[in-house]
Amino acid sequence: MPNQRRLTELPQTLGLDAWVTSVAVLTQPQKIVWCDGTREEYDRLCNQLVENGSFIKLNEEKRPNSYLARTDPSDVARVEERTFICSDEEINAGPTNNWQSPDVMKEKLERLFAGSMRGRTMYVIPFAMGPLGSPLTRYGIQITDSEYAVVNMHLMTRVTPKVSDAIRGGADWVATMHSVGSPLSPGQVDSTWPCNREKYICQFPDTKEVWSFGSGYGGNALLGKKCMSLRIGSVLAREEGWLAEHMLILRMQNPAGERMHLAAAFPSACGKTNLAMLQPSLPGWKVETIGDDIAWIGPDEDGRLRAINPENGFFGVAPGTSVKSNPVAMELIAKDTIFTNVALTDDGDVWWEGMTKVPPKHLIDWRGKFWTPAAGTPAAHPNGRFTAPAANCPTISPDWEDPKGVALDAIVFGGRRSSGAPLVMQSKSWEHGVFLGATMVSEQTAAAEGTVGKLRHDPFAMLPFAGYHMADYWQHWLDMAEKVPHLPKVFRVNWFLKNEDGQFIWPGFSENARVLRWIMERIQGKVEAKATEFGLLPNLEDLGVNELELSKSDAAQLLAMPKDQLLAELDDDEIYFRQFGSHLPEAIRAELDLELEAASN
Ligand code: GTP
Ligand code: SPV
Ligand code: MN
Repeated sequence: MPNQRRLTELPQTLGLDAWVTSVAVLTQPQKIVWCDGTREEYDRLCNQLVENGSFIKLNEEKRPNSYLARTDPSDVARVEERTFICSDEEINAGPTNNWQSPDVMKEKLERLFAGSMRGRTMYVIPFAMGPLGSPLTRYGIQITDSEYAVVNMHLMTRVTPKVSDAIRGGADWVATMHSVGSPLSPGQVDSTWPCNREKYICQFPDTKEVWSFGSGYGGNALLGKKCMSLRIGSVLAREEGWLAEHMLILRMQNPAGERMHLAAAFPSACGKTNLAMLQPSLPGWKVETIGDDIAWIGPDEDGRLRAINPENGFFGVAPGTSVKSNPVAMELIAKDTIFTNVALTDDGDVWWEGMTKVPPKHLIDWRGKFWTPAAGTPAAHPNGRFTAPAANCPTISPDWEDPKGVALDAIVFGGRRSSGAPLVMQSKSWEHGVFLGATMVSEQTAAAEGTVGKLRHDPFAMLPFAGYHMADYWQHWLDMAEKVPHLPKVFRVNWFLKNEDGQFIWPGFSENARVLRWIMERIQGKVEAKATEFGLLPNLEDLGVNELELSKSDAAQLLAMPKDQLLAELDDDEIYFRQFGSHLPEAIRAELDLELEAASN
């Protein structure tokens, strides 16, 4: 029957090899290549991308083993409007996700994928999220027709045939498939950034599958990252009793050698990579990087929460990164790096806004056009990125691949808020901590399509990444209190307060160490806090604010929580919560009521 659905059978039921064959029958590639993750494979594909004009090899002396890619101007960020959680039941996707029934969506996708790889190579990438041998590690297979995706997956995940062997031996796996949706007819010259105007990023939580069509960019195309590790990951985590989070992980050490481990959730482009690579301004203090974007967290035998970073590299925001703001990242990307949508200098190196105070006199911008500072447009796209191996990070922790992960002392939530959220606050309890996560609000950034600067609710920085009902996800966090006797302490931070002149009040970056020091000393019981109905606040002296050059009025704003603004915000939270109906956990409702009452008095 020619019209028969071809992929009704589940990948995991079909088995790896039969599934790969079935996808090839559907997409009709010219050939199939199984990836082995070797350096030889990486170099071969990079060379092929250079030959096709998709990669520019950067000056070997200035930036060894590095490349620049420029995307199609219509394919520059995650596409949240085109992202779907296709649970069997709509209610399981919850009100904050786009939903479509798996049957309807698969029919649509099968039509799009039919013949979509014609004239191209279909790559089969066996990859592990997490260090091989860790009980927390998960296996995935990504099928893709994008060489760019393959080489980025090499850097961001652990690509190895050991994974396909383990899957054939019966190990669990997540099946992910990706096509840029741009088939080639015989003799047709390829575009340097093939993609399709129609895009679909679809997660199937009940069958642990991902289908991504039409985009070659970042989280849309590197399916181990947000699609598998967060959207499918959060579903696995709930089923199995752990947490899959949009969090960095770091270790901070004080001059006495005492350590703290923390995981922090900030929305996209709100400071995770920078905090993970912090160079403390405080003498004798040290930070080691464990992860910069995703944390998988689970209870251990000692009654604590432990976290691993499932990734193998960093896909970081380029603009704003400089020797001053993030010297660690600058060293990280000194070699072996793929740059996307940044500017090219006359001597074959890269540049972006914020890298140097004075821009070069001329550049080729991210669109490939001649650029001068008079152009009036940014030379690098605001979501221009670098992809670099974690092993190259000068502050990477010696324990970053410890299969057990690190025991968390603190969980931190943070957003991008010009007002209304103090620099730092400690939660009153675990439940109040979950409430602080659930009520996170942040200005939208260029990491996703949408209006930059618009305030939106982004609970736990997971709005675009929760694979199931957001309120059930909060309940899952609340439930940890019964499973984990020694829970981390919870904090909320905001580096992005602005004064009346529109200037950032807090110097941020290396000075954020002052906030981390306070967090550590709170956990150690070394420092007092001011109790308020809304949380525990520091005394400004304990942050050493007098050591910074802040005006009196700016300093006063750091911890300000004007009641009228608080009340307005809580009213807004109450309205926001309505959409969750009976799924809203009672503990969250109770925290809201307490704060509403306090703010109205
Ligand atoms: P994703 O990779 O998209 O998840 O972003 P991220 O959360 O890792 O954010 P990142 O650290 O890349 O920072 C995003 C932008 O915020 C960059 O332009 C940084 O320069 C800027 N930024 C980071 N930390 C600070 C800070 O402490 N203060 C200020 N003012 N800006 C910061
Ligand atoms: C984010 O948007 O949070 C990113 C970039 O880290 S992407 O991988 O594209 O999701
Ligand atoms: Mn980042």
